[in-house]
Amino acid sequence: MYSVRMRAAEGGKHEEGGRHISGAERVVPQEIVEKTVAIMLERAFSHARGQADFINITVEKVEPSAIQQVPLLPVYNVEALTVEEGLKAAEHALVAAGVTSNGAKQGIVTLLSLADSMRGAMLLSAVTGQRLDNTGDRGIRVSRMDIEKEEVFISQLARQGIHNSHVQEALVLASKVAAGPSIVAELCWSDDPEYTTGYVASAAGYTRIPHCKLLGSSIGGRIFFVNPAADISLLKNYLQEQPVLVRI
Ligand code: PML
Repeated sequence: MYSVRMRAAEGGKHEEGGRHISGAERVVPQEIVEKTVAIMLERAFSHARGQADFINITVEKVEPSAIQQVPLLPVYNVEALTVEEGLKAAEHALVAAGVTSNGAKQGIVTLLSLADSMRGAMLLSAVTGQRLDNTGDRGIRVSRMDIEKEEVFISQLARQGIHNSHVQEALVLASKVAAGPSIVAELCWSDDPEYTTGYVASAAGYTRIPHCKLLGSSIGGRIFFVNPAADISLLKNYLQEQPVLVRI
């Protein structure tokens, strides 16, 4: 199997201040590496956030025995008609998942205050809402994951009337994250200016929330709320390095 990863930026490399445009993650058999790379390139060149001028694609062999299997999270939908209602629903879902009310509020304010989207996620204490990682504007990028039986997964999403690339990728990522050590919950909304639905996920499920931001906003991000006693380097290693296949 091969881990195939893409990250694209505008205005130079991410490391040199380029603005993050898009990213993608797959773990695929050798026969479809070439096709996967072509799809990622196409996506990097056609993202609504801008015109990428730096694209990094990494292809790396992964031993099948090193791949951890985790369950696909069940999906729930809540209703919200405005951004105010959407953010209230996000707060409720975070509290239901085990984040304190203060931590949930703090997390939402942290995402709302971003000056621009981050490539990766922030780690916040599920008790205080204080930031626990030291990755600054870069954040922690969740890497090396994919779904088993992609076709079946896509038709399941289509049957539920929720199939699009945002849900497909976010659900795989959230399933990996929720199975991580010391993770309490995740909060995310997209940086795609045309996509305003966000979600709260935990080991109990993935709750989709409409109107987490205004249409036209290209600022989004991810927060992982963690147990304050978490071993941060163990967690970072799981999120970035551990190859994971989400079982359907
Ligand atoms: C992203 O694209 O970066 C986040 C996607 C959020 C998807 C929410 C949903 O529709 O389930």
